[in-house]
Formats: sequence, structure tokens, C-alpha cells
Amino acid sequence: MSFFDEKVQDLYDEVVARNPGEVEFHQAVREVFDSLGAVLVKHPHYADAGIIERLCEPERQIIFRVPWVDDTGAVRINRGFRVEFNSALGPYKGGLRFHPSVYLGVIKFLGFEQIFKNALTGLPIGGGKGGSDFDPKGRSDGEIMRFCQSFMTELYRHIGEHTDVPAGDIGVGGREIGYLFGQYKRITNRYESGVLTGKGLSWGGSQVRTEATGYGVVFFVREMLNARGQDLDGKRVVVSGSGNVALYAIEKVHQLGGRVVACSDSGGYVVDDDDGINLELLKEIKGVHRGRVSDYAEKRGAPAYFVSSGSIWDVPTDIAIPCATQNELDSDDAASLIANGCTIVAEGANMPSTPEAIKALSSSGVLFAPGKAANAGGVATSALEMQQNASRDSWSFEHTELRLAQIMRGIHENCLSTADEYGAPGDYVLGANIAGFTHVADAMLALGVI
Ligand code: NDP
Ligand code: 2IT
Repeated sequence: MSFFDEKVQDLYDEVVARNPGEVEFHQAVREVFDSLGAVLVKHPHYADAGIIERLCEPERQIIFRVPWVDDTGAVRINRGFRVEFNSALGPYKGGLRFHPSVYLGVIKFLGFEQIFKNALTGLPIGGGKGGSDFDPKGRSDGEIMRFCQSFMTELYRHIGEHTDVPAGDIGVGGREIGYLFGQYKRITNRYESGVLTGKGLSWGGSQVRTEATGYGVVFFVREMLNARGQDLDGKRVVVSGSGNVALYAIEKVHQLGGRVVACSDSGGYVVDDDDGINLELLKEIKGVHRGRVSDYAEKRGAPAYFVSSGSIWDVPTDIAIPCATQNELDSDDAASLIANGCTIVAEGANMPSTPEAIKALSSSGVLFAPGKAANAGGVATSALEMQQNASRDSWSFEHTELRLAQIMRGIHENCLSTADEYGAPGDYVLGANIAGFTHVADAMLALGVI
């Protein structure tokens, strides 16, 4: 172990001791720290001024009660979070997640990742994340609205277009952003479009924001293939999840000539290997009826079939794009993918692969793109939405999609050139971590000890 590796290990031990029980946060920090020894050897000044320690300590953490009344008249209580992690590069920026598994450790892992992801976009956005342990499943529109209004009744005092700009994540889509924006507007009496992103097109939203994360991850995969003289044409792809990111990843794979043969939700997965997942049907079931992938299999009929247990990563594929949630792809899944000849894993979700899975994939020569690079298209397009709001303008779909594709190409190039510079060609994890870290660390050094 080098001097700097030891220093990084000490810093990691400190993070674990200061943040007990927050295992997802520890995992996200560990992944970044594993790349930092190499940076410090080359540029020891990054160990000065407490840069790494400050990066691991959120600038502000807000935890609040969210009381609301359900359709039976019963009072319900949830916990709300907003972790404002780092604002060296711009206002805090990152989504809100509504899911029963949410607790401080999940929000901190997501907020920490967001710092480096947002830095990689090259756009002026800091890192933050928020959410609640509220479970939207099975709730009526009225309940969702009342919950969002109550959540915003506390959150509004902490956010603003120059302060902190939330957006969606798991369980938070266009409907929820609408209710949140409405309540913000009502409380503040300001039509402050730039306070939230992911808005509807008729009230300040941007073209392509809905599609951006899914399209962006596939643009990233296209860059990975192009760098090796290949393309998506005829490739088999498995996409986990069937929410916002998954649906538009499937759409772009199909547009670029690939074939998505399986997708999933928390109830299981569906395989449709005939001519691939029928996106129109899936969108109707998921987007319109908020149904399940099991409904898709039933409606579609044979040869499509639904599997309620087991792993979607057992389905043979050339390319795997996990788009559901953290730690959904473990070392057994990695072994199946490798055995079936998969050559690329690109993370649409945040931290969907366990550290053991990443190790197994990388040592078997599978190209691995970490979420902070591959799924940055969503937040990048959020920053484009903020740009349009600030200039009271709105861009065409074509223009916005082109900007997204250019940003993803830029991130891909930056990862590869940084990996080359550090003697690890093709290592997207190292490239993304170091490029994101140095960008934000330089700004922090310039701004002094704050
Ligand atoms: P959605 O809520 O739209 O969809 C989530 C999907 O993942 C659903 O199919 C859901 O199934 C499944 N899922 C969620 N939790 C679990 C779980 N514990 N086990 C199994 N399946 C699960 O969210 P998004 O598509 O927006 O987000 C998906 C991932 O992408 C997340 O990791 C998010 O952080 C990340 N991401 C999202 C961005 C965005 O712009 N929305 C940007 C960058 C990353 P079910 O309906 O059964 O719960
Ligand atoms: O994880 C993410 O990057 C998001 N959920 C999107 C954040 C945003 O502000 O658009």
C-alpha cells in the first residue's frame, strides 16, 4: 500500500465511523476513494485543505416531518430529506426519490454520487439529493397530491433557482413535479420556473428531459461501441426496470437498431425475444395504467413470458443496462452475464452493480460504464432546462437531443482520456471518478475553506 493509499484508507475509516449504519453511502464513498490514491500520487495538493474530508461531509442536511391525510381520513406521517452536498460548481442539483427504502444513507449515497456526475457534465451544477420513505404504490392521485403539497410546504424554504434545484428520481415523475411546482408557486407567489426540473412542456419544461436519462445511457453505449469500431445494429440488450429510465433506454436501443429482449419491475421480469419488447404496449401499461410487467406478458401472449423469481441477468444478452435500483446486479448476476457472452454493462440506475460484480465484470474484460458517467444525461438535460428557464426560451426536440448526444460524447471522451492519463486505458470507473473529482476539487480549492 502506498502512502496515499493508506491516507485514503484512513479517510474512509473516518467516514464509516462518522456515518454509522449508512451502508449505501459507505459503498459510494469507497468506490470513489478506490480511484483517489492514483490522483494523490500525481497531484498531492488535493490532499491539502481538507478537500476529501469536506467532500464527504454534506454542506447541509435537512430532515423533516411530512404529515398528510389519506383517502380514509387517517393522518399519515412520513420523513422528508434534502441533502445539500456540494455547491462548489453551482446550485445543488439532484432528484427526489419517493420509495419505502429511503433513509438518510440512501439519500447521502445518491447525493455524493451526484457531485461527481454533475461535475462530469461540465455544466454549472452542484450536487444534492432528497426524497421520502413515502410509498406511492397503490396511492390515489389525490393522496399523491396531498403528500407532494405537504412535502413542499417544508422544502420550499430551502430551494430556489440559485440555491437548490430538485427534480425526479424513483417514484417522482412528471405528475409529482407538477404538484410540487404548484405548491411552491402558491406558497411563494412566484412563477420561478428554474426551481424544479422535469416540468411539463406547457409550464416551463424542456423537450427531451423525460427521455434524457434513458437516451443518454444508450448514447454512451453507442460511444463505447464506436470506440471499438462497432455499433448497436443487431445487438441483443437486456434493460432492467420499466420506469422512466428503462422505457427510454429501450426506445433509443430500438431506434439505433438493437433489440431489447427483457425488462423488469420489483415483481419479476418479462422476456420477449420474438421481435423485442413492444414499447407501445409497455408504455401504455406502465405510463398510462401504472401496471406491472406481468400485465405486459399477459397482454402480449406467447412467446413472451413472465418470470416472478430469479434474475433478469440470466437472460442471455450482448449488452446489459441496469435501470432499476442500487445493488440489483450482484456477483452471481455478473457470472451469468459473463458466461452468456455479455460484452458491455452500462449503468442507467445509480450504483446498480455491487463492488464484487464490478470486479468480476472488469477482470473478465467486460466493458463497464459506471452510472455517474453513463446516466448523467438526465441531470445534464435538467441543466439545459434551467438554461431555457433563465433565458425564458424553449428549444426544439432536435436541438436539445443533439446537445444531449454531444454532452454524452464529451463525458465518454473525458473518461477515456483521463483513464489513459492515469495508465488505465479503458477503465471507465477510474476515468469518471478522477475526472469528476478533479473538476470539483479545483473549484473547492479556489473558493477557500468554506
Ligand atoms: P421509476 O420510479 O420511474 O422506475 C423505477 C423502476 O425500477 C421501476 O420499474 C421499479 O419497479 C424498479 N425498482 C425500483 N426499486 C426497485 C427495487 N427495490 N427492486 C426491484 N425493482 C425496483 O424510476 P427511474 O426510472 O427514474 O429511476 C431508475 C434508476 O435510475 C434509479 O436508480 C434512479 O436513481 C436512476 N436515475 C434516474 C434518473 C432520472 O432522470 N429519472 C437520472 C439518473 C439516474 P416497481 O415499479 O415494481 O417498484
Ligand atoms: O440521479 C439523477 O441524476 C437524477 N435523478 C436526475 C437529477 C436531476 O436533477 O435531473
